[in-house]
Amino acid sequence: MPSSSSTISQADLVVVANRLPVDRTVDDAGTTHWQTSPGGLVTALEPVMRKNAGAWIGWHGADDDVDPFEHEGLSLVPVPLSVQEVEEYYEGFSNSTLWPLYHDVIAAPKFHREWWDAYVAVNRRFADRAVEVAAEGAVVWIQDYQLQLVPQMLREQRPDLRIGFFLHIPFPPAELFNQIPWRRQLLEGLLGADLVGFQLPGAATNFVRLIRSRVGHRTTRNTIHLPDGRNVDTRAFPISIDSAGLEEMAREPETQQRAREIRDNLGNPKTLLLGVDRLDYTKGITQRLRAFGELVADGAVDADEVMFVQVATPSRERVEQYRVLRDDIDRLVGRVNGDLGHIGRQPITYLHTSYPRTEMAALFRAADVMVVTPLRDGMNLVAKEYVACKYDDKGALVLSEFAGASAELKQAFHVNPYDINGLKSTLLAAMRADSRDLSRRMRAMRRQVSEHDIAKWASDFLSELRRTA
Ligand code: ADQ
Repeated sequence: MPSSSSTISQADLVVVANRLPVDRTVDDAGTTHWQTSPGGLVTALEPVMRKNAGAWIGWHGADDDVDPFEHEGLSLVPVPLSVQEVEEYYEGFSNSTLWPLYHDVIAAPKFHREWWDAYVAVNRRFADRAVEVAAEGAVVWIQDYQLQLVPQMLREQRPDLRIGFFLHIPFPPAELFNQIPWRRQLLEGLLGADLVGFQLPGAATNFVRLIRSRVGHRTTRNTIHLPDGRNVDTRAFPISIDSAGLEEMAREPETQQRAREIRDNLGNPKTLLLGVDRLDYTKGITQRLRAFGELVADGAVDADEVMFVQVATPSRERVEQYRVLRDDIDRLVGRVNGDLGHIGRQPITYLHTSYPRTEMAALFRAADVMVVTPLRDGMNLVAKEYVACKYDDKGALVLSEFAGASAELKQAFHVNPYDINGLKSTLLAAMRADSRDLSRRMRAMRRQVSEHDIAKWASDFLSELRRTA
């Protein structure tokens, strides 16, 4: 049981994110348990949070009021959301308006005024919690597209705070952003921060340009000068992973044993291709499976020697576009396997499930070619995770040029996922590359990922935020 009290002591560092980093379960005896949900952000922030008496504000996954509590040394402050708010603020405005719009309008964004109203109301609830929890002069770090109004709402009540905001997804150019009926409010919301961080420099440029054209503030390079004399800085902070921790897991004898088992269970293919994603239309899953299916159909690859394993975590299943995508992929996999497989051999193994970290590490160890082909992605951590696990410098990474990670992982086999022929030839090139070429590429990428890990990301952001004070 967590120790719980409604009067949590005030914190010098406050993280505000849509979700708390824990999941609640209730056992047969009716006792509540909280389990840390493994995620990059918790790993990154845990050490800093402990050192700074930090608190984390987020939704706990339900609509009941839960008092703040301590869990494994972290102070957690739950925010309730009603069923209707989940529909309108989360599935609606966050994931059916902002998500598709910020990802190049791959799916059509929907605009509903009641969703916007719910977005404002929920952002206010998060901001109000932060007002209560933050100590005098504290640093508050707000995360992601669900909470873009929180910086300004917070500053209005607490001008003493240092406020940072980080956007995990792309920030679109004006041509797309301007579709949003509430564009001005979103921009003003973000301007409440002292530092607005993005994955890539291009996103910061998009933001600064929009501020100049829409809001009319003066800007110099990456700084926005507000009429009241305050400055807002913007910069790229490419997010990363716990590289050393993951490599350590990959080196465990059990992980290696499990990687061998995976290959055995698949009938020991000569080449194993792997895709791992949240089931999302931004990830280009259809494109990559279609390209692979064509390679098998053309006879360019032999289905007895080459296999594709696609793992897709169930995601946002109550949103219509995600249900349609799931059906599309089911159909595509069925067609490829039905047309091109034979008894005991299917070209694609498709797993619609989520796995523990150790199983993911084993899959990365087992794969010869990692296929990461998003149509647009803020960063894409899977690409970095694969690289971190390949400590023997073996394996090839096929990486979309539309993933933020492609700016750092320059030695990957880069590809435009919209170009199916290009995708086919790049998959072949990765499968056929000689081992010296592969190890040269992998070594360089591994250096990048180990020198720029998640701890560095967090400390870069926080020191920049404190520096701009
Ligand atoms: P996501 O869109 O969720 O993140 P990504 O960066 O790839 O995308 O992170 C997914 C995480 O989930 C990875 O750590 C991966 O290992 C894990 N995962 C995926 N499938 C899994 C499965 N089947 N089982 C278990 N774990 C699985 C958003 C943005 C990204 C940005 C991140 C972080 O869309 O662009 O990189 O935030 O900022």
